[in-house]
Amino acid sequence: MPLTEPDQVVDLRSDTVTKPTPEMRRAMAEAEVGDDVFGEDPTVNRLEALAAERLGKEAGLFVVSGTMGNQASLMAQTQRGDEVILDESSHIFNYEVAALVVLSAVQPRTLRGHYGILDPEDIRRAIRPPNIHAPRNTLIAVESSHNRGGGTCYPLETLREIRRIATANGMAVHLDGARIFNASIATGAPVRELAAQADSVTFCLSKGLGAPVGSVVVGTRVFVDRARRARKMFGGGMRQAGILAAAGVVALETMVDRLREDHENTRILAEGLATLPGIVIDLARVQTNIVIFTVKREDLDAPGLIVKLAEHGIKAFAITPDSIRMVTHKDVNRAGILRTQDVLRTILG
Ligand code: TLP
Repeated sequence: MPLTEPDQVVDLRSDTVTKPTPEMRRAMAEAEVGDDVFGEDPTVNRLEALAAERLGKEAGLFVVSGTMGNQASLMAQTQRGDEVILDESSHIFNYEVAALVVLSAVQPRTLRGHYGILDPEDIRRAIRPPNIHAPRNTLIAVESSHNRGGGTCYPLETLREIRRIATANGMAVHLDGARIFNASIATGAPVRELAAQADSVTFCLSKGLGAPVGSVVVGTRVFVDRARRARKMFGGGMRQAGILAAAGVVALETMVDRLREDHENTRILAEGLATLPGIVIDLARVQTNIVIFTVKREDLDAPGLIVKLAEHGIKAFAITPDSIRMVTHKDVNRAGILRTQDVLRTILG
């Protein structure tokens, strides 16, 4: 049940906190299973086929997490000593424990995007001509929607331009689409069109879509075979994983369209925040289910505001000493959003 009563908690820390729906729990209990390392789990196979079909790719691979999906993709698309171009606030660069360096032994070349969205011209300029001294540029990694950007999305045309640059330079594109369905709803671009601009895409079942565990990586069959080997190497070969995949199938079949509600709630929250003294927020940046705002006050910094919110049962994260991220999702309804605004007004007004 969504949490609405004043004595209940409104958890805006992340959409990863979402709990499985009753339909997911039923599907999990009844899932047909087999040994997935042998390729014999019918429910995992169904999820992988469904994910590939939804994103318009040849094949899919069920992985434990978004991090594993991104890292298996990087390993499948690069060789040791290559250089990957990505933006400096990307999840892959900031929140994956330096796995690209440790596991794939590739060098990150970070560029500064606008709220995480890279300018194709900057990418073009960053690509190194072949030279005995230089690492090979084999991969561009983009993220949409963009987490640290505040839920910002690549316009389809920008992704197309990045695709053209990659192709012209013999490079591949990986899309960290942890929240690709949010990006599709926000931009109006079909998810298949977004995915078509990348060779590999990771998306998460366990965020706004509400499944308890898991992400899927999609791409060509050849790519997925390579990613499957990487997954095994990372210890991610699961056995009767159909129990988990069953929830993923329900997530894809029933939870995508309702993400719009989260976007509406985020917009209402953001517009309320914009009216509060000492809160700085760029409303153009608020495009999906994430809002990031700056706290500019003498009496309170961002961690201080987090403590005060928690006293009123509102949870969120300070992501820097002066900024806070709030993420809406299916387990916070409109009443929870309005209560958050009331509490913010009481503290800051
Ligand atoms: N993001 C989490 C935290 O890790 C920060 C969150 O609460 O938003 N790509 C993107 C764009 C992500 O936002 C995340 C998770 C991942 C990849 C990794 O997914 P998991 O947590 O499943 O490894």
